[in-house]
Parts: sequence; C-alpha cells; structure tokens
Amino acid sequence: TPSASPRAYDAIVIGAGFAGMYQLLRLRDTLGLSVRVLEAGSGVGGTWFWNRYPGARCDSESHSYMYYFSKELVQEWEWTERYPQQPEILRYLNHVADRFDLRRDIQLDTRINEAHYHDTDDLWHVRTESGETFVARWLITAVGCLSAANIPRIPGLEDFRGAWYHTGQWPHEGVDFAGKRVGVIGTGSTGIQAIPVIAEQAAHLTVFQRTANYSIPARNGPLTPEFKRYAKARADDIRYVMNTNANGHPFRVADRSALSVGEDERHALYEAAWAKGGLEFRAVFRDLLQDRAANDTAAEFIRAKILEIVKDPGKARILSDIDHPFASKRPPVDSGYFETFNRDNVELVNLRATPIERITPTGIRTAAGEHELDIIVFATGFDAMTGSLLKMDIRGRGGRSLREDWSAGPRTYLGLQVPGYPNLFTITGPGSPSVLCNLPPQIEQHVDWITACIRHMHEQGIARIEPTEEAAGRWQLEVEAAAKATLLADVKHSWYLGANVPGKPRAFMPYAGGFGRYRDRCDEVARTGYPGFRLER
Ligand code: NA7
Repeated sequence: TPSASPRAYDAIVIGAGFAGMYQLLRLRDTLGLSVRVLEAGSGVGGTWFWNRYPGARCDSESHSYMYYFSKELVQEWEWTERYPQQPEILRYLNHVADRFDLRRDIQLDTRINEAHYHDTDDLWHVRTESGETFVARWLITAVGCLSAANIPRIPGLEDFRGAWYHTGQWPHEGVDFAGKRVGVIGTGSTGIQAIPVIAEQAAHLTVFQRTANYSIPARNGPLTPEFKRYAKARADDIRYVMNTNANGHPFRVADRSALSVGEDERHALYEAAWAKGGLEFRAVFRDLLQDRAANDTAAEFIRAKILEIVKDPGKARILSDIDHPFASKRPPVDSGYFETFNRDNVELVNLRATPIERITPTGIRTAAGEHELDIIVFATGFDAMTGSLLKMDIRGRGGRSLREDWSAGPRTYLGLQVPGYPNLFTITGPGSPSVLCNLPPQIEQHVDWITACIRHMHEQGIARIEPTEEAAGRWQLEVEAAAKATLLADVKHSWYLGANVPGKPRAFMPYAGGFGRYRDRCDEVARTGYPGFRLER
C-alpha cells in the first residue's frame, strides 16, 4: 500500500556500491544535506554484493581499486593479494560503511520502480517496488555500469530440469559443483575467471564459446610486505598517476610505438609484460588501441602463447581464432584460463561452428548434438551502462520518459546529466569514460564534481540545473569521434556498442578520449560557470 505522504530529503541516491556510499558521505558530511540511499540488495557493495561466482575478483590491482579520498582509510586498510577477491572487496566496502557511519542513511532491500520529476514542485518523486514514496530536490543514480544481467533468451530454458545461474546474480549460499556436469556459456572477463575454478570442482565442464578472446595472465599472488609499504608510502603519487592518465590505472602507457622498435626488442617487451601480467600489458606501446598494424603485433604474440599453452590442437585452434583486435573488447585477465583446457574433464564447444539450437530438459543442444548437463552457468554479461537506468521508469520535465528519449541511444552531457531531467545526476553514466577505465578513481571524480555543483547551486540560489540539448548533442559527437579515433569502434559485436542485447540501439556508450582529458574537461566546465548547462533560480 502506498504511503500517504512521501518522505522528503534533499537528495536521494540510488545504489550503495562504491559510488552511492561516497556520494552519501559527501552530500551528508561535506554539504550537510539530508540524504537517503536506496539500495535493492540486502547489503551494501553493489557489484561486489551480487557477483559471488567462483573465481570472482577484480582485474584492477588492489592498491588502485579503493577510495583515495581519505588518507586515513588508505593507511588503515590492508589488501592481501595483488588482485582482490570478491569477498575481500565486499569486506572493504562494509568497513567503509561502518568507518564513516553510512549505514544509518542507507535503506536496503529497496528497489526503485519509478522516479518522476514534477514541474509543479521541482522535486523528484520516487516510488519503490513496495509502494514507498520519497521526494527530493536531487536524484543521483549510482546504479553501476554492469549491473543489469543479460540472460539470453535461448528457447527451452524454462524446461531445463537442472539448475541454472547468471554470474551476476549468484546465490549467496554458493553452488556445489562436486560430481556435476556443468556448462558455462560465455568467455568474457567473467567466464574466464570462473572457468578454471569450476573446472577444478566439477566432474565435467563444457565451455560454450561464441567469441574467442585474448586473455593476459594476472600473475596474482599475496602482496609482499615491501609492496604494502610502497603502496602506503607513495599513495599520493599513485593517486596522481591514476587521476592523470588515460585509463585510471596506476601505470603509465609507454610513449613508444609498437612499430618503432625491431622485432626482437618488441618480442622481449611483450615477454616482459606477459611475465609481469595484468592489464598493464596493453600499456607496452602507445598505439595498440589506435593502429591496426601495431595491434596486430600484440594479437600475434598472444595467439602464439595460446597455441603454446593449449596442448590439444583442435582446442588451441578454436581458442586462438580471435577475430577482433586485442583490447578492442574488454581484455580479460586470467589465472590459468588457457591451461584449464589441458584438463581431461574440460570440453570446448565452438558455437560459431555449431550454434546452440535449444536448451533441453537435460542439457544444451547445438547443431552437433546434445551436451548433457546438471548445471548451466550464464557468464553472458550485462545490459551495460544503460540497462540499470532504463529498468526504472525515469521521467523528466513534461512527463518525458528516459526510455523514449534514449530509444536511439543514450544522450548525456559529460555522462553526468541528461537534457530534460533537471537535478538528475548519473554517476559513471553513458558518455563518461566508465567501463573503459578503472572505476574507483572515476567514481571519486564524478562524486566530487556533483558535490561541487550542488554546493555552487546552494551558494548561488540556483534551483535547477540541466544540460542544454545542444551541449548534449555536441558531447555525443565527441563521444563518437573519440571512439572512432580508436580500434574500439570497429568491433561491431561489442557491448560497448550495445550489440550484446537484442533490440538495444547501437551507439558507442563510453567516452574513449581518456580519463585525464575527461577530468580536465569537467573541471574546466565547473571553473567557468557551467557552460552547456542551464542554471535556473
Ligand atoms: P561480457 O564481456 O559481455 O562477456 C559475455 C560473454 O558471453 C561473451 O563471451 C559473449 O559472447 C557470451 N555470450 C553472450 N550472449 C551469448 C549467447 N546468447 N550465446 C553464447 N554466448 C553468449 O560479460 P562479462 O560478465 O564477462 O564481463 C563484463 C564486465 O564485467 C567486464 O568487462 C569487466 O569489467 C567486469 P560474444 O562476445 O558476445 O560473442
């Protein structure tokens, strides 16, 4: 039953992950606003609350996958491994919630169905699934870029007699794979993390691969005392590097072209990067994402590694038959992925040659026949960047709807605001660097920008802010141009373009011009009185 009168706050924040929690802290403790954070999950943590699949860990290094706004927090927290596992990140976020006394303003188990802006009172009217209502001047979405699960509609799933799971909606009690015949669909970052772990637990594992993928070894391991000391002593320098480079990671992209060095030197540089492991591999040369010939050298190197690691020539061929440039789709980072295909209990199905026809009561049938399975794991990704926003019914001025306004693709200014939706801010929204970069530094940048903007509104007596249509149109052209300057825009089947979700409009969503440049741009807009935004008293 709907509550009689809505509860009023200065700001409503949707989501209590990395973004929502920091936004709460800034609005409440820095600006002194009344804030309610509404979170669908039964705990804080967002991505790290939901993604509990085996092998789930972060591909960013632990000392870069954390908040840097509090020097004390940076000094206090101890990561154990080079890449933190999901339970450790969730512990960290729970620690933050306690450390900054955030829980009292976070309402869990609360899913938002609609958020409507009313021209009559200039407020956002928010309604939850259970009918609870709220009003607030500011509405801030902190819903994550990869949070709406993409479960492909394969015919027959409803008749499957075994159990099935999507990696992003993993049961909290875990899944017992012992003695089971398991099928994993999907070989993106998630599948590549989960497959080696499931293979060790299951009786038999069948991997269903649609698109072969590059992957770089993570070289994960416990952090040494020296590294822990370094990360704390040099925290300011690390933060500076993350905030000023193109990708938000704690390393710089080298300033040399892959084509400017001889073959032996190039090979030696790739070998060193392969041995070091991780996403830094793509930083060996400056032009891997811009120049196809440069990229080919990296692609060839990784293909040769796959052929060397995988003993069965048939499997090796299927795994190395990669048809997109390296890192033009999100490059996975693995712990023993290709090695897993040397196990006796692991089978590989090439869906390009034999597509899935249907799911049967007892397994998956491809064009080549049936694979009997007890458990199906969908590692099939997300309705990225716009999915979680458009699941809600968001309406702006005059009742216009975000679903309709974005029916040809998302339209924002700087990924922060949408024309026609006053006082709505979208943290890491489409049009911001978001999924192309390490997320925590970007989240801090967005939250700090939004906080400064709201402070400015307070000081100047401004009631409403929204971007102009022209500014959003110009920004969309810049987002497209930035993508076209890279190899990313050439890949027609990537989720950066929305291609993984049937019916989703094709538009390149993240800003590929680099995080440092983007940050400078946002800072300049704020410094020069918010050109491109309409501010009304
Ligand atoms: P991704 O990167 O979207 O990968 C999903 C995988 O699932 C990918 O291999 C897809 O193949 C495959 N897929 C999707 N739908 C199907 C169907 N219908 N049939 C067969 N295979 C399918 O998601 P992840 O969860 O791995 O990673 C997302 C992000 O999370 C990652 O970038 C990190 O930032 C963390 P496709 O390539 O589309 O042919």
